[in-house]
Amino acid sequence: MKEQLEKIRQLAEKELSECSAADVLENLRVKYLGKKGELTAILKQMGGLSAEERPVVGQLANSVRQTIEEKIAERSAALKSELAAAKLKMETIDVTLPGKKQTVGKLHPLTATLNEVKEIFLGMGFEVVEGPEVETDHYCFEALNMPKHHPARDTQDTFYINDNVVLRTQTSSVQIRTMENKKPPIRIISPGRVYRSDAVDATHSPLFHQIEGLVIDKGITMADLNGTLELLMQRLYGEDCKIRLRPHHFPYTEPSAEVDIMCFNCHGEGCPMCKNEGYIELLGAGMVHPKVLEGCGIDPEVYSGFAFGIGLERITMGRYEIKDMRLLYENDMRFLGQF
Ligand code: 2NM
Repeated sequence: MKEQLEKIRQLAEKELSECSAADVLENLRVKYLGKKGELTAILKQMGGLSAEERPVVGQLANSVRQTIEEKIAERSAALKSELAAAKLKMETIDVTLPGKKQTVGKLHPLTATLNEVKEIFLGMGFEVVEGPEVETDHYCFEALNMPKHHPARDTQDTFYINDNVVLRTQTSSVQIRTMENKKPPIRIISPGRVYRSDAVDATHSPLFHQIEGLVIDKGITMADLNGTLELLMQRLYGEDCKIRLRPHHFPYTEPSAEVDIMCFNCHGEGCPMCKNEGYIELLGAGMVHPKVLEGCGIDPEVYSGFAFGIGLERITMGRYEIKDMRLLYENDMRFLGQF
């Protein structure tokens, strides 16, 4: 038994000194000191020893246990400091190396322009309202005084989900929803994505963005429309910016107008930028048609209002002098980084 104990001590010392991982160390601890370990197995046999031998073997067994425990504690401490040293080495930072440049993101020109337009209208007491991009025929056409087979539908051909469901061609659908659900006074703008079945070129895209505005109250006139749009354009294009209303036709407004701004390049003289017109067409507007009001449950004898629709791309391109709309969608950082 004494020989066995000495053997265990030797083997344990050898194995422990070779041990280089915490889980291996734990396995060794169980192997030697555990309930089913080798040392315990020997102690269990001590009952068969004589009275003289028992204390001697007992003492030896205790001494072996102590040796193994000390060795384990020693290895454990060594492993821990090795691990800490390795970690420190891995995390060493060379502060003399050149730094990595952090690129700071910025807003897309469309987002920046939209944010500014929102701020301008919020300042005039408007609310921002959004609505679904997938619309029914009713909200997209019917309620805007464009019954089936109306010729104006041709100029706004869109993408059909089915006969009755389309991708909206303008955010007027949001204005209709608002008028159906809310009593005047109404002062809203509705920005968002709109869709047309157009081929892509420098000024067209099947997906673009619109900001529409709507004001309904007692005694609203074309003068309110003119003043609101003039203020918007002066904030966006500078205080000396002038606008001009030209007669036009939309089925949902009467009278209707197209709104131009005086060319900021030549101030009305005529130049290549405005194609010698002196003015640049920017948006459509008008007084909401009585039939549209009536359809939404608003009495046109009591209330009147104006509406307008602006292409976000168009005003953005005007402000930043971007000549090709496609540049706004290509996400080329060399281009976007300039604004
Ligand atoms: C435009 C031009 C003119 C417009 C009309 C309405 C509604 F719903 F009140 F009838 N919302 N927006 C409108 C009027 C839109 O876009 C070029």
